[in-house]
Amino acid sequence: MSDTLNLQAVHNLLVDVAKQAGQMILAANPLVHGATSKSNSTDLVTETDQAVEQFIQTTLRTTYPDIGFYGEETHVPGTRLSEAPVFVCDPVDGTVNFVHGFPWVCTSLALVISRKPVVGIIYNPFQKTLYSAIKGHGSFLDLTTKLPFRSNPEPLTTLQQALVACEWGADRTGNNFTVKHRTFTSLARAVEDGGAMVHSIRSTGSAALNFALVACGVLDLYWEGAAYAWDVSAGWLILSETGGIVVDTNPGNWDVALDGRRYMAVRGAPSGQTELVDEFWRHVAGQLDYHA
Ligand code: LIP
Repeated sequence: MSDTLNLQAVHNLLVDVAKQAGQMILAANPLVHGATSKSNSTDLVTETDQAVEQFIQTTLRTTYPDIGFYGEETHVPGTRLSEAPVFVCDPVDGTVNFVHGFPWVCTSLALVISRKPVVGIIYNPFQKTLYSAIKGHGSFLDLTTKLPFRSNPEPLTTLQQALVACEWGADRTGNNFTVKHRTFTSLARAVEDGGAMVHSIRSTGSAALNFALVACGVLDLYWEGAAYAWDVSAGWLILSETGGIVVDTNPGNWDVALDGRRYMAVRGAPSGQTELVDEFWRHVAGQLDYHA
């Protein structure tokens, strides 16, 4: 079936569905106190997350009844992506932002075949920005602006000239939290004190939008453990189509699975990607313990 799929038609449907999902998101009026906690008080889900995912699944199934669905709000914990074609969906990525009205929220949709994304759509309804890609056909902002923004991106040279994205995520205890905050500190600390002295650290609160911003070339790297395939599948393709790469958060692993839950995204550049990854890994303060 995957050989006969018209990826442009899939792309066009995902764009339409993402924009309709965006209307549902804008029409909602979430309250901080109305959100439900999942693993803890920072890991939120709202009725909108669930309603949007239900809309997306129903709509996609109508046109593509034989393609599977893997969504944040309906997936069975512990299930992994199979080789079969599947739609991977985060209905509302940045749910904490959503309940606070902080406009870094998006719907992330991807078609994944043999565990590789082949169509990716990320739509932020608050900023009316659409990031999209079809495998082998480039990445675009709003369907017209080719990514990255700079047709001749600067080389990556040193973390001292890098703008990086990291996220606190939901885990705030134990080894994972310790590794995270020690890594953040080392990235920010002055070189003379053993740090990387990055230009700064940004946190949008959305893994998908972090990937999109790395693809645009306005972030140099994004480092996060604990995200899931639905957070990153669309962004992974959008980044890859710009020459960007995705490696492990943990030092030494260059080959990560789409549902591996540990990701470092690196922007496309004529040179310096591997050197910058090695430099970044020297500041990772241990091993993040996230697995598919
Ligand atoms: C969010 C991710 C973000 C992470 C948050 C949360 P959600 O996804 O996009 O990178 O730091 O903890 O997991 O839950 O808003 O779809």
